[in-house]
Amino acid sequence: MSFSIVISFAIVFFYVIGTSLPFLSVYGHPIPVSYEPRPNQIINSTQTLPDKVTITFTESFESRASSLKVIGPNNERIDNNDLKVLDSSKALSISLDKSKVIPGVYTVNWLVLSKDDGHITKGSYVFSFDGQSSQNQ
Ligand SMILES: [Cu+2]
Repeated sequence: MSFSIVISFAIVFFYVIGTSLPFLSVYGHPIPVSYEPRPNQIINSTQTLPDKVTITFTESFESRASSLKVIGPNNERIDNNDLKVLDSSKALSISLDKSKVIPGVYTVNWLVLSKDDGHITKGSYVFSFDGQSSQNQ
């Protein structure tokens, strides 16, 4: 390869690395490591729906700017809006209003603010409840 081709490759390489860095810079951002209930979990009628949803993150986050919401099959919020920050600000937990629980798909939306750079990390996942509501048990 001629010198100019090597230089061209180097320029393209650094350009690609440079432009993808903002997307790769997840270092320092709290990322979920465990979920309860788990993503895509199907809770059947022989199991009980957990009293709460808990997400644990790789590192601590800014607790005043974090949020967790659980939306039920009727697009209604079915958590008790009692967000708790646990485990030295590394976990979020919210209790569920079991009187609102019906069979169907539940969506969990979470949002946390990085302590390092103030960037927001957010995401959502679903689980489903296949059994009877607690009122009927
Ligand atoms: Cu960041």
